[in-house]
Amino acid sequence: MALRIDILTLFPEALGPTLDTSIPGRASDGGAVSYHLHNIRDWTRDKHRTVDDRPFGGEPGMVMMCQPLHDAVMAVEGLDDRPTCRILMSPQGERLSQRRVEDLATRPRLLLIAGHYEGVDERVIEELQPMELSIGDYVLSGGEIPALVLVDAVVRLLPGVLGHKDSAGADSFAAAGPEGRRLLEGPHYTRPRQWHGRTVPDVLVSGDHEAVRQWRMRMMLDRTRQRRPDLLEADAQPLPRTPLTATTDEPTDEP
Ligand code: 9D3
Repeated sequence: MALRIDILTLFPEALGPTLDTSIPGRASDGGAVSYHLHNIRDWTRDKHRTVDDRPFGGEPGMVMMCQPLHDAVMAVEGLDDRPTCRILMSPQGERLSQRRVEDLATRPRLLLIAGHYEGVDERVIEELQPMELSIGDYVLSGGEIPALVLVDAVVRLLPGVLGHKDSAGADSFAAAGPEGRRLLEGPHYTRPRQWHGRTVPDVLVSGDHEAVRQWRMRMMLDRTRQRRPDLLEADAQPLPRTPLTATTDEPTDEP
């Protein structure tokens, strides 16, 4: 069964073209995933179709109201029998990692909520208990681009989406070094062997596959040590899986 991804947003029209392009587009053309975009505004009840209001306490900006978002989630969840993993894209969320992406790629159904404005009324977050995910420590104007980032990262891992089986496994962050830690990739070269006085490392043209393998691992380790020593530190923490998932999530092995 294809992964179903529902996205709740105030700007569905902005997401469609990206989802129809490149790997996400190919994934849906090939039947590995289906995308369903929903405008939260469609669940408003007033004639002005209001989705936000001024915050109590007098901070600046606007807050996304509970009712339209809650009704949207309930209605969209009812469009399919399978349980959803509810995800709120939020600057306060867990930082998205390849491990989390791999976890999400195993699920039957994802429901992504892309907020706009200063944030979402805390009570609807408490009620829905979504997993909250951030894509990094910088300020964007909304959760739509983060939702697209998440979709791109997840769907390329689905069976049959990438050309050859190894493409996903060879990535930076997917390559495992000592003790299964993830390493950066090493350098790559193609023809010509000489360019602007720079030559391709001899080992790569030696035909000695074992030497190439060792050299490559060496380069990956050196580069990771130099550029991202944090990746080599004692275990990148294990995934807190069940506590962050929606209550309607599928059953897990854990009690
Ligand atoms: C800096 C104070 N804020 C706004 C003036 C808080 C704030 C609210 C809402 C900051 C950004 C946003 C909109 N961003 C997202 O919804 C978001 C996001 C992000 O900004 N960075 C990284 N990941 C994400 S996931 C969702």
